[in-house]
Amino acid sequence: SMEPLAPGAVVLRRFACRHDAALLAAVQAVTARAPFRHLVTPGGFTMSVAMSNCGALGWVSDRTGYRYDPIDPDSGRAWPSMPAAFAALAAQAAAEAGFDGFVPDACLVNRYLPGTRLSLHQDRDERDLGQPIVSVSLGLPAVFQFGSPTRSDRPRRVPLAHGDVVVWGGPARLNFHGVLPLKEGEHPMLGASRINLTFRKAG
Ligand code: MD3
Ligand code: FE
Repeated sequence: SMEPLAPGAVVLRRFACRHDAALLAAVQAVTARAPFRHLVTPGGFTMSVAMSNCGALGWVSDRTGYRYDPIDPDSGRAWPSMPAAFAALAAQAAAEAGFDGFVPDACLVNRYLPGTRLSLHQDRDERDLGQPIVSVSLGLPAVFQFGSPTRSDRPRRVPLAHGDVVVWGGPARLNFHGVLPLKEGEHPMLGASRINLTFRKAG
């Protein structure tokens, strides 16, 4: 089903469920070569979310700032290539939401364990902010915070469950957003964890 969240933001509930096994196998392959790690913010805080990337560019943070980098700083090698199942799902979801021809060059893979949170932020490191971001939730449910382009506006709480796909574009592209601390639980495929994939055209 297709549910508008706000102008430019569409939730495709359970859109990725039929592909979950293939997506999780691909996450395993990616994180075998580029293991999950906790990045440090420019301010010196270690993020509670564990991250990896695949595709031509990967999002990284360190004391010098945030950037998209073609090289994994932990390995000194290119990021794993984007699995075909990832690129196809992202393009399909974007097209459903009215963004034809979405070709992501970066996929940030986020892992949440109970207690992991992501504080309110904007995604603005991508070159063309006219391109949407597609997010895919897998595993334990989370409460997503969805604000406005102004940090001080109180965000709405949106539950996101296994298989839910959200396309964020147009006027929603620069909205502040975050994830509340993950609750304990057990998912049949992912155990006590949540994985979120965010597809971007970064370069
Ligand atoms: C709204 N990830 O990786 S996905 C991120 O669940 C990030 O891991 C969260 O925020 C997660 O940057 C939320 C939903 C999301 C992603 C990008 C957005 C929502 C967005 C960009 C603009 C507006
Ligand atoms: Fe974000």
